[in-house]
Amino acid sequence: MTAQPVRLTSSYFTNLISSNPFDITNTIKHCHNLEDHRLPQSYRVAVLGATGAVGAELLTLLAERHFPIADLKLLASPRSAGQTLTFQGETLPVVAVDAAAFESVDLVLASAGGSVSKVWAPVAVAAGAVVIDNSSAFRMHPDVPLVVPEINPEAAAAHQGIIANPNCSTILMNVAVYPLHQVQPVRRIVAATYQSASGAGARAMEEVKAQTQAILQGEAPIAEIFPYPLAFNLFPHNTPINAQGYCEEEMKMVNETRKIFGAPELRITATCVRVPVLRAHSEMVNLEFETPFDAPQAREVLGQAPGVKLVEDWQANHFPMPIEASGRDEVLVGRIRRDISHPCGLELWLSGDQIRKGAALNAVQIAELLVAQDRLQSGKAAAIGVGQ
Ligand code: 2RA
Repeated sequence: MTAQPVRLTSSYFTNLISSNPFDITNTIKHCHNLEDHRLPQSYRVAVLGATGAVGAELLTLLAERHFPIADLKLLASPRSAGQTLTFQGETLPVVAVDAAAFESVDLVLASAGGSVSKVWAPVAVAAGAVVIDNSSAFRMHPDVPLVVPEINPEAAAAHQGIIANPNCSTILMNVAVYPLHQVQPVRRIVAATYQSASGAGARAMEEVKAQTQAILQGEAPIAEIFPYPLAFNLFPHNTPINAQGYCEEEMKMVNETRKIFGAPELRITATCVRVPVLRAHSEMVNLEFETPFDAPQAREVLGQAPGVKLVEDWQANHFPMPIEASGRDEVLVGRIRRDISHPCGLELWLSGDQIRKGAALNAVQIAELLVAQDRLQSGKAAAIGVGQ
């Protein structure tokens, strides 16, 4: 598809700033003198994993946020190739990924799983593209920035071709915790997640719907994507467990948070659980600080935090819920209270759209950041040995 090139004028950035849940004004000011700098025009974009739940959301967000696209390629595994998808009213073919697919591409938004990214991200970078990768393949690589734009936008500028999008549960927790951590360093985080089916992809969502129907009709639910029926049930997160008894999802929350916060010693523990919710994850987060952190102060900080929306009606017992977080950009945070078991403890509850802020939105925000930083070019020039 060849879309109408969008000129990156100062009004494009003004719209970007006003529509974004995080303020990149300063970044843009540092990167560009909007009046006299000749800005690049639009970008040749490829979406790898276009047929998945995150792929579909990436397309929605690229259109919704008017990302400046000159050309859009939809890539997928040979199994999914041959389908068509609609983007801005135009029907586009989904083509099988191969090395030639990355020629003449500036930006690859990859969401096709770690094994696919390990193979194709280095190929795309070698072809000259910048890759924003939603898989866990490169997240902990020391030369790959792991970016949540509300938290560490400066890290993105140091990319050498690949930028990793953190795990969904990590992003949602970090957006809520980092503003507090900036006021007073957090010493320990204890989290429990309530993760929806969407975290395992579109087929998992369909599986839960089918299981629900089967059970309501008195039939046995069939579990193929998940190890057990999720409808009317829940189970600890379905990823491999290490020798310490932590599953991969839990260790992602530990290790990725430390990298994003730039706090390698931060004490974190998490218990991740899959719950029969279709879309949007929820989390209980217990925080321990050096000195007491009052709930009203935390509420004030989070009330102004980028990407956060406070949802707290104590009288109505109304706090963040996945059905209200679904389709929203912000992480909903509420039930902020002092931990009665610890003088320096604080607790909060959150819900966030796992497909959106937990995956696709964060990736598109990173792409917007690269545009603002003038770093959406030449992955090849700085190509590193990532993935080799
Ligand atoms: C999940 N880690 O299982 C996934 C989403 N990225 O929910």
